[in-house]
This record gives sequence, structure tokens and C-alpha cells, in this order.
Amino acid sequence: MAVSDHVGYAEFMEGVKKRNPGQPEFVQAVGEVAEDIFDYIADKEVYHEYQILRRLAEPDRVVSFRVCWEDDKNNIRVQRGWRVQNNNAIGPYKGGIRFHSSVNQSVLKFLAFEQTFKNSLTGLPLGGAKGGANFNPKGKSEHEIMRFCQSFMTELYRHVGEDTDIPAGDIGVGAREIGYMFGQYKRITNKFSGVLTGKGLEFGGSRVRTEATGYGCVYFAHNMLERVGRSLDGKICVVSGSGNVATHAVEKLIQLGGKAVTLSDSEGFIIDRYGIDREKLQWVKEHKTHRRGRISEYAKVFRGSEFHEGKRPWAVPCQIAFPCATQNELNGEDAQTLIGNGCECISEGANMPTTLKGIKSFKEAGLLYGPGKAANAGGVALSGLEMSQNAARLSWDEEQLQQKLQELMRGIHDRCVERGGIAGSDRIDYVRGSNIAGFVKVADAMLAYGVV
Ligand code: NDP
Ligand code: 2IT
Repeated sequence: MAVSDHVGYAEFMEGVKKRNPGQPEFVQAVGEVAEDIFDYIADKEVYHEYQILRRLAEPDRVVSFRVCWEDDKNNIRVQRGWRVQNNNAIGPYKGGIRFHSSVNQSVLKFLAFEQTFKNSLTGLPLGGAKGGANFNPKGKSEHEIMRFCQSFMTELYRHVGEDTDIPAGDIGVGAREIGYMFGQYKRITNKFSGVLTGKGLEFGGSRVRTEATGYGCVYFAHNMLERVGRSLDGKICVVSGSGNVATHAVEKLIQLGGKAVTLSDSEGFIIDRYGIDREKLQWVKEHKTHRRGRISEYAKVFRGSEFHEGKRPWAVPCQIAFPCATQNELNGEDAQTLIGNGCECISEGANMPTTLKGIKSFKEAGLLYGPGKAANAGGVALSGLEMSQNAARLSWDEEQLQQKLQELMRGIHDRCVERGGIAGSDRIDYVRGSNIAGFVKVADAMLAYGVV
């Protein structure tokens, strides 16, 4: 087939929409990547001939299962669980598990698709997957969470394994949930293996894994700024979310001289004009993680801060923004507001937090824009190092791992630069760079396997 006979971007996306009805997040994620890839492969016949993008946008498999559990009042509850194994061309399936009421097949398919490119971009041998359940952990007792996690793993265990698919945490799944799931896997299989990452340090977890996504996202901003001769020092930073990624982003910002002034959750955001310092951050971590509290309480505890109910923090003037909560939390209008307020850099801790219109605005305005699949890849990269430590049956020290995280983020940044140059300018399109760099490695591995 001649290159000109191949389907174009528009026709390809029509097909994706038709084959995935009612899955807007998945279509959005594929559309964002496909635009850059179509451009890149325009003169590369072999990728067309072997239908590489078409195959990448069709998960290897989607496993859906029932999760039954008993609540504290002895009611039988039924949830739906999934594991989406998108692609294992370059390594075993790898990606987090999300427990949130908004979880559905579209959300997990978009996350597994993104994960495939992200994991490739890390330079480590990791395929892409994602899983989860439409289970809302809010307001559940410790025992209810435990029973749910055990029931979830009782079904999931047959689809995962240290060389097959290695899940980790994501929204609603942290060290506690990973502990319950690991315990159940071990009990069912009678194997102590590295089947999950993000484990406790006592049973095969890695130092720095907890901090890695948030720290890595700030390193990515640092790397983007440094390339153009700027720094984080003294910069006003707006951060969304108040979970694992957001709190560790703030922690690294404090260390590198940035001034974080906001945090948020699903009920609204707080602004602290004095900045969130170490003590305040410690309070947030305990309040959100251990007491499962709401961020609104912050404004009652710390003078000089305010809670804005039902709002997101993007109208707060800042130089750098870190969206670290969830998908599509920053739209075209928010992007225009940030640009208008003089924002110069965005580094995404969350997966796909910016809508397509928002991305377009950032690109047109020439901002330093680090998309999630590059900026938040520190988490999965450290997971890759947890797998290495488990396979070698040893554990590396803190300093070594902190160093490795910085090197990994530097490598991810440089791969984006290598593939994302904008002709006639010294600016970098980090979206294009991450999409192409992520694609090439996976695509070439798929070519090596032939038609499978
Ligand atoms: P957590 O569960 O620790 O925290 C999630 C935070 O986001 C909470 O503050 C939560 O608020 C908020 N949030 C969740 N859903 C919504 C929503 N629909 N609207 C508004 N706020 C919401 O999760 P993480 O910090 O681990 O994950 C945050 C993001 O980072 C996600 O996009 C995740 O996919 C991504 N990510 C995580 C990695 C990791 O290693 N953990 C790695 C790479 C990316 P509330 O308390 O009200 O629910
Ligand atoms: O979105 C992500 O990269 C994660 N939730 C982490 C995945 C992992 O396997 O560590």
C-alpha cells in the first residue's frame, strides 16, 4: 500500500470513536497521542503497514470481574473491578490500581493507554496496564477496606504475577491497600513475590517509591526551567490535589525554594498566602492520609488561609502550576486564566489533568508544558526499581535511590527534548516529544514480533 493510501488522523479517530462508544476519556487520550504519531509516521511506511497505532489503541485484554464484600452492617455489597492490560511489547504489564466511585472502563482504558507510552519513556522495560474498581473508600472502616482489598485480589490474582503484570497504587490506593492486597496474594498463591509495587519497606517495598511521583514532577519542572536558564527559586506555585502526589510535590518545592500556596480536594481548594511550609505540610499529610480528613479544615487551623468551596485553584495568580488531582481538572478557560496571570510553566503530576483545549492554549502561548506521561513518570520508574530490588532480593539505600530518581527524570526530560524540537525555534513541544519517544520503542518491539 502506498503511504498516501493510508487512513489519515480524522478517519482513524472516527474509527476509535465508533469502536469505543461511551468512552470519552479513552478517545481523548488516543486522540492526543495519535495527532503527533500520525505526523511522525507520515513518511514511515512500515508503521502504517503493520497497523501499529491501531493495535496500540486496542488493549491486549480488558478483564472485568465482580467484587463482592460484606460491610460492617453485614450488608452484601457488589462492585465492579477491572484490569486493562494495554501492551506488553517491551516488558510485563505495569500500572496502578484506582479505587474511586468514578472508575469505569473508559477511565481505566485511557490510563492503561497513557501508561504504555509513559513506561516506555522511562527507559525501563515496562509494559502498560491499569486497574481498579468503582469502590469509594471514603467513609469506609479499616475492616471494610481490608475486606474489599482481599476480595478484589481474590479475583485479580489469576491475571497478575511478577513476570506478567505488576500493579501498584493510584487514587484511593496507597500503602495500606497495597499491604492488604499483597497479603491476600501471598495467602492464595503461597508465594512471596514482587507482584505489587508500593509495598511496605518491611515486605519488599522500595525507599523513595512513596515520594517519587511528586518529587519527580517537580524535578521535571526544574529540568524544563533550567533548559531555558530559569529556576524554581522564589516562584509562586499553585498545586491541586492533596493526596500522595500533591503533598510530595509540595515537599520537594519547599526543598528547592518554590512557594506552594494552594492544595485542593474534591470539595474545593485552600489558599495560604504565607505559603505551605514543612509543619503545615506535615499536618496535611496526617490529616488527609491518616485521619482521612477534608482539605477545608486547613483554613480553620492555619491563619492567613482560606477555603474556596467547589472551586479549583487555577485562578490564583502563579508562575508555576502543578495539577496533581485527577483527569480533566484543568480546562481551556482555566488555561487562559493561568496564561493571563503570567504562569510560565505547568508540570502535571496527575494523568491527563488538562483537556485538549487546555493543552492547545498552553502550546499556542509557548509555555513550558510538561504532560503527565512525562512529568509524573517518576512514580512508575521507582516502581521499576522496586521490581529490580525484589528480583535481586536486596534493598538499595535512600541516597542511591534519590540519585536514581533524579537521573531517571533527567533521562525522561532529555528524551522529550530529543524528539520534541520545534522547527525554527529553540522551544520544545514536550507533548510531541513524549508521545514520539514513548511510541518508537514500543512500536519497534511490536515490529520485531510480527503480526500478533
Ligand atoms: P490520592 O488518592 O493520594 O489523592 C488524590 C487527590 O486528588 C485527593 O486530594 C482527591 O481528593 C483528589 N481527587 C481525586 N479525584 C478527584 C476528583 N474527581 N475531583 C477533584 N479532586 C479529586 O491519589 P494520588 O495522589 O496517588 O493520585 C493523584 C493523581 O496522580 C492521579 O491522576 C493519579 O493517576 C496520578 N498519578 C499517581 C501516581 C502515584 O504514584 N500515586 C503516579 C503517577 C500519576 P479527595 O480526597 O476529595 O478524593
Ligand atoms: O499512573 C501511574 O504511573 C501510577 N499510578 C503508578 C504506576 C506504578 O506501577 O507504579
